[in-house]
Amino acid sequence: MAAHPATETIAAIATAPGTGGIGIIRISGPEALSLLGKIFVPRIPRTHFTSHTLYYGTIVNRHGQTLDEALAVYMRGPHTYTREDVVELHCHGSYLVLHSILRILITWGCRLAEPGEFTKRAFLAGRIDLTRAEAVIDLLQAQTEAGARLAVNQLQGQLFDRLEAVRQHLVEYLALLEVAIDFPDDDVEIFDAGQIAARLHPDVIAPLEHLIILAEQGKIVREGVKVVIAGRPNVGKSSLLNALLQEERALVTPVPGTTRDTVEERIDIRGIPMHLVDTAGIRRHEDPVEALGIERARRKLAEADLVLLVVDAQTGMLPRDCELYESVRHKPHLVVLNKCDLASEGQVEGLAGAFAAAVAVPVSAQRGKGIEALQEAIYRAIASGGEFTDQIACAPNTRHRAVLLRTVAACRRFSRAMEEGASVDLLAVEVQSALDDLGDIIGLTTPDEVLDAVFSRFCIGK
Ligand SMILES: Nc1nc2c(ncn2[C@@H]2O[C@H](COP(=O)(O)OP(=O)(O)OP(=O)(O)O)[C@@H](O)[C@H]2O)c(=O)[nH]1
Ligand SMILES: [Mg+2]
Repeated sequence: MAAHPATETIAAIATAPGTGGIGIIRISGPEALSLLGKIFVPRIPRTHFTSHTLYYGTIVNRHGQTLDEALAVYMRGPHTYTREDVVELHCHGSYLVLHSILRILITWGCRLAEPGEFTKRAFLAGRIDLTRAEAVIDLLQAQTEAGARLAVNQLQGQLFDRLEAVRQHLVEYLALLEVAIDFPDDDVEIFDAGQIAARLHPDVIAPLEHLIILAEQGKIVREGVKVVIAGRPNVGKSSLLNALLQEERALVTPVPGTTRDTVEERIDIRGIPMHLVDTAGIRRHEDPVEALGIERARRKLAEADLVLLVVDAQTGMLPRDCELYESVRHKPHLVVLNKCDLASEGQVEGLAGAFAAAVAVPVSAQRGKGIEALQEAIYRAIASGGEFTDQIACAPNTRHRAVLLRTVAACRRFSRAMEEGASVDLLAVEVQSALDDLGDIIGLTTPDEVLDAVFSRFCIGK
C-alpha cells in the first residue's frame, strides 16, 4: 500500500464530551511539534522535547495567558497511532477549556480533524489494514462483552491473517498463470489445472465459506436478536416477559387487554443479547388506544428474529390462536404453552402434538416453571441447529460478508473455467477478480466511497 504523507496537521478533542477528570487533545501531522512549542510552556524551560516523554507545564494563548495546567507528550513518527508526529495534551476535563485550546490551535494553522481521520491516516500510512481500522470503531461501539472481544481480536489481525492466507494462495495461482501466459510454448506444463482445481476448495473456497458463516454468527453476537412475545389477550405474555427477566417489569392483571404499548427489555441468554418485546394481545377491538397497540404489536412481529407465540394451555387453541399461528409460522418461532399449572398432562401433550414442525415448550410463567427449558429452546432456535458458537474468535461484518460472497462466486467461476479447459488468459482474469475482491476487504483496492462510508462511522478524535 502506498504511503500518503499528509501535509495538514489536524487536531481534535479525543475524550468524550462532558466533564471528566482529564480531557485529551490530540494533534497529528508535520506541524505537531512546532505547535507544541507555541501552545505549551514546560515548567522547567527547555528547547527540546524528547519523544514519548511526558512533560508538565501550562497551556497558553497567543498573548501568553495561561488557559490550563497540562501534561504534554510529543511522539515522533512513525511509532505513533497515525505514523505521523503526534502530540497529546492532557488537560483538565473541562469541555469549555478544551474548546478554547482547540480554537487557539486552529489560529496557529491546525485543522479540525474529521470523524475517524486519525484512524484513516493510520490506515493510509499502512500501519493498519482496513479490517483493523473497522475493528477500532467496533470496539468503541461494542454493546456486549462478546462484541468487544471480537473487535479486539480483529484489531489484532485475526480476520486479516485469515484473509491474507487465502490471498497468498490466489497470488500463487496467478503467478503460475502469468508464467504460463508468458511462455506459451514451454514443454513442461507450468500451470497444472488439475492440481490447482484440487487445491482450490481446501485452500480458498472452504476458508472463505467458513468466514461467511462466522459473519452470520458475529452479527448475532454483536447486535443481538429481537425476540417478540405475541398471542391473544390474557394468555400470559407479560407474565412470561417478567419470568424471563426475573423482574416485575410489565403489568399483569386478569383483565384482557392489559398491555397497550409494547414493553422492551434486554436480556442475555448464554451471552447472546436479546431484545425482548412484550406486545398487546391481538384481537379485534373497538377501543382506539388498544387498536393502536395491536397495530404496533403487528409491526414488531414483522421485525422479529424469533417469535414466542404464547398459547393458554388450559383453553387450548382457539380460532384466534390458529390465525396468529398461521401468520407467524413462516418466521422462526416457538410455541409457548403457558398456564400448564391449570391444564392436565394429557391436555398439554395433546396441544404440543398439534405443532408438528414447531417446538412447543410447556411453562407456567406465573410459577416460573419451565423457564430454563424455554431459554434453552430460544438459544437453540437462534443457533438454528446447534452449529452456533458464541465463542467465535473472528467475525466478518456485513460489508466483508458481501465481498466474501463475491469472492467465492469468482472462485467458483475460476473452478468451472478450469474444468472446461479454458485458456490461461481467461483463468487469470477470474483469479484476478477474486484477488481484487479480497483486496477490497483489507483495503488494498477499496473504492474511495467505501472508505468514506467506513470512516464516517467514527467519532471525532479517533
Ligand atoms: N395460573 C396461571 N395464571 C397465569 C399464568 N401466566 C399468567 N397468568 C395469569 O393470567 C392473567 C393474564 O396474564 P398477563 O401476563 O397479563 O397476560 P397477557 O397475555 O400479557 O395479557 P394482555 O396484556 O391483556 O394481552 C393474569 O391474571 C396472570 O396472573 C400461569 O402460568 N398460570
Ligand atoms: Mg400483557
